[in-house]
Order: sequence, then structure tokens, then C-alpha cells
Amino acid sequence: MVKPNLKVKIGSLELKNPVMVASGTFGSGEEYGNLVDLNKLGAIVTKSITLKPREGNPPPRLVETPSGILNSIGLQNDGIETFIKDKIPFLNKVKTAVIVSIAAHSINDYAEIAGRLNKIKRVDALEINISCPNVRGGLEFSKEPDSASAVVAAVKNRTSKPIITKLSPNVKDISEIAMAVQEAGSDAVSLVNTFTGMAVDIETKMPVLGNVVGGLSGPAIKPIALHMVWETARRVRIPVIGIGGIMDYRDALEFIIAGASAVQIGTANFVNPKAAVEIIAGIEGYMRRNKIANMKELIGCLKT
Ligand code: RRO
Repeated sequence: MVKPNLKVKIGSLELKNPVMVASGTFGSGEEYGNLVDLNKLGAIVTKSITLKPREGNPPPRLVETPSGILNSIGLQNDGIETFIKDKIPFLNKVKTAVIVSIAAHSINDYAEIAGRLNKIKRVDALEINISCPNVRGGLEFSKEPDSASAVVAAVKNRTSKPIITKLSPNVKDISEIAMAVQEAGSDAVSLVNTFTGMAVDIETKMPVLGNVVGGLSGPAIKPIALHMVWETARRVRIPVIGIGGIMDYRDALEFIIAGASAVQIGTANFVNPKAAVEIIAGIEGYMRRNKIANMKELIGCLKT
């Protein structure tokens, strides 16, 4: 059999395969570059950046839970100008798509960041993070269709690059939000960000995380995330990018069969830096074994 075609399209952006590394779990790829061949990835999604630098939340900021982790990083980043100065030169050398995640507390700030990134050729697409559970107001724009659409419309007004909107699972109906951002011009949606959670130390009777609450990720959330992706993919026309506890290629295929055009690998990178690259090889092997020539045959092929 000829080599299976793993290419997928996210708006006008073509990816060499459907496997990206999720924002906040891979930096901008520099540390991982010594361990894995970054050029094999479908895309790198960089840690969310804001207009001004942010220190993040007080420690502890990470705790393991059964089949998952809670994080309360708090949007730590160096701000847009330092990102452009320090990270873009490295990313210029990488031969895969670069998707820059952006976050803000106001619609104007989202638009401003999008405007500054629009001039940078290396940025292939933007992922609008309206779903950070760990900063005050971080979920404000993700809860209601109108506020989510307003962010997307403002960003669209300032960029010619494809837009992915990253959605929160901490809402009444995630597919409603997905439909709203589609109408506002989002080229794709990615879901899910982390679920709000917490852990308590029974000896000190204190919260384990410095920020009290955090975002839960990892295998613990996979079935819930998968259900949200399936439901959303049935309702929108734009591509859905599946995220949530994907640890191996079988998990990735579950999301793709349920309707995801691509997937993002997050928590698995902390366990095995090669996880995403191994998942790509696993998907290709599965396609060969099952004589599937093209990813298109797999996306949303769930029999119900
Ligand atoms: O930085 C964080 O605490 C964080 C962000 Br921005 C996010 O979108 N999701 C998450 O679990 N943590």
C-alpha cells in the first residue's frame, strides 16, 4: 500500500498530520527540540501569551490526581513583545505549523495581540484562548455565546490568519458556544480546555494548590471530552480539534472517529516527551493495517 495521506486542513491551513502539541504543555518547543524531531509534528501550539508579562499564580501550581493532573499556572508568560523577540527566531527554524495561543482580559487586548501577530509570517494561525480556568475572569468570555463571539469578531477584524477558538468545558452547553464562534468567523474550534477542580491536604486542612482551584487534565477527563467533541462536531461546519486526556494513538483515533479533524496532545507530553510523535506513527500504522488511504475517511466515521 502507498503511504497513507495524513494531511488535514484547518481553515486555509494545511497540516502534514492531525497531531498537534497543546498550548501550555510544550513551551515553544525549544526544550523538547533536543528530545524529539519537532518537524514531525502536525503543529506546535505555543503557551498562551498576553499583552503584558504575567508572573502566574503562587506555588504549588501542579498536583497529580488519580489519572490526571491539576494545574494552576495562572497564565505565566513573558508578554507579546518578548515572545516575538525571543521565540520567533527559534520557531523560524522549525518546519511545522506554528499556532500561537493568545489570551486577554479585554476584547481590545485580544484584538491588539492579534494585530501585532498578523505582521509575523511565521505565525500560521491563532488559537484564541477564552477558557483559562486559573485567572480571575479567565472564563468570562467562554461562558456565553455573545461574549465568545465578540472576542472572535474583534480578533478577526485584526488578522488575516486562520482563527481557532479554544473552548471551556466549564459551561452549560459547549456546542452552543462553538456554533456562536463559528458564526462570528472562527475557522475552527478546539476543545476542551481543563475542567475546574481542586485538591485538599487533609493533614494541613489546606488546599494543595496555591490558587486553591486548578484545571484538571489527563485520562480522567477523556470520556467527557470525547462526548463534548462528538456532540460539537455534529453541530458545526468548521473543523473541531479534539483535546482531553489523549495518551496514545488509540485515544487520538477515538476523537477522530467521533468527528475531530485533528487532535492536541497535552498532559501526555509531561509523561513522555515523544508522545505526540509516537501517536503520529501509531495513526499511520493503524491506517496501513486497515487499508485507509486518507485521513478524510476516518474523520467522523463513527457508526451510530
Ligand atoms: O496558565 C494556566 O493556568 C492555564 C491556562 Br492559560 C489554560 O488555558 N488552561 C489551563 O489549564 N491552565
